[in-house]
Amino acid sequence: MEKTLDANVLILGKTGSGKTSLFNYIFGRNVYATGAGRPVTGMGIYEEAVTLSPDFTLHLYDSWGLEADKARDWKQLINDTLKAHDVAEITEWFHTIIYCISAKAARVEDFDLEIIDSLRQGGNQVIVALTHADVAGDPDNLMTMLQTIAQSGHVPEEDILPVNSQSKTLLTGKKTQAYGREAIISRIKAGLLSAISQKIPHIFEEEGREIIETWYTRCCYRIDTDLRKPGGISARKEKERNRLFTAYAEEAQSDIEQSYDTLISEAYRYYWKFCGHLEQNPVGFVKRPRKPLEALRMRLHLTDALQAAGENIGQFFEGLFKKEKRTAKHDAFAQFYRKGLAKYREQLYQMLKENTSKMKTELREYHQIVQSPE
Ligand SMILES: Nc1nc2c(ncn2[C@@H]2O[C@H](COP(=O)(O)OP(=O)(O)OP(=O)(O)O)[C@@H](O)[C@H]2O)c(=O)[nH]1
Ligand SMILES: [Mg+2]
Repeated sequence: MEKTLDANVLILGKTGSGKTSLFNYIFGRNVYATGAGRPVTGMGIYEEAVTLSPDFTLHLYDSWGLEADKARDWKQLINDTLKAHDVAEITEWFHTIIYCISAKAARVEDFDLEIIDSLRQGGNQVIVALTHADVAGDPDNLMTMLQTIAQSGHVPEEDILPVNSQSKTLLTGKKTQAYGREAIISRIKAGLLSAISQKIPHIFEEEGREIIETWYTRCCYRIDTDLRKPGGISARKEKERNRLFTAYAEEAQSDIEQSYDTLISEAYRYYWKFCGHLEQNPVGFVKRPRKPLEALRMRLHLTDALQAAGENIGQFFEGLFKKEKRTAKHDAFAQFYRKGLAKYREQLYQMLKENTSKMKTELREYHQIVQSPE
């Protein structure tokens, strides 16, 4: 079994909030340039790996800072970057996002809170670094900022950490000591397991929605092309169509099941690795999981209902629209089908939701078993 634990950590925040300084501080030397007065780090995401101990490697990603007039481009870059990393393989993820807010102004802006909240909604583990903590002035300022972020950004207080990334000699001759590095690293480690129990269900839901949407689009496409053909609304064609819709639905179901299995076994593999890692460095509270998680099965039961809805409806429409033009008749028929399909799509979403919530419970319980005392 691989014993090395890797964590990918993305540093985000406004320009000048001290991202690169924090990056260099965690890294232990000046990797990238920092500076005051104007944006320094260019558009993009920059990675370096730090081996913190023989069995723990941190992959740090510095990023382009948000500038007030470039909010749209910035959000786009971050969304695209996160999306590209939100895949089944846990090693590809950003396990933690450190969001920097400068404590110099002693103020938290709504914009930062909205971004933090949306990152958390996306299943991300977020640590807030209150940078420039050495120049925050009154200690109450830091406390007020911390409380504001905890309440509005929904970040647990223990994940909001003051940092001073730079040791300096001030003009007065007074020396300031850098601090906050160890606290951040320890929160990154502590959050690794909950990062999994948060993000796996999120990815499952995203994938499931995509699969369901594809099922719906395929069925609609079939209706559009089929109905235009001669005899498109005959009972025989309807039967054929219903068979196809069912086959598509079964494919969708098996895709969703596969996505569930892949994600759960990836989570399981990672838990084992995590436990192995902790056993090497006895922490005392770790218990190995006893049995693998069982995959939940989605049962869609689409077939019967869909068939009942579609069977011989063509004849009915034929009678109803006898005098209408062919296209009007077909439009009405297609609309009827779409409405029926949309109803089943809703049911599918509902089932996906239920399974996602089961998955959440299962992972949370698992997480607790791993971290509970013997
Ligand atoms: N006193 C103090 N100054 C800091 C601290 N962190 C960063 N700075 C200073 O703040 C300024 C901005 O820091 P950077 O690290 O370049 O900020 P950034 O977020 O990377 O900025 P962009 O690359 O433009 O997005 C620099 O002048 C740093 O020296 C800190 O903890 N304390
Ligand atoms: Mg920078």
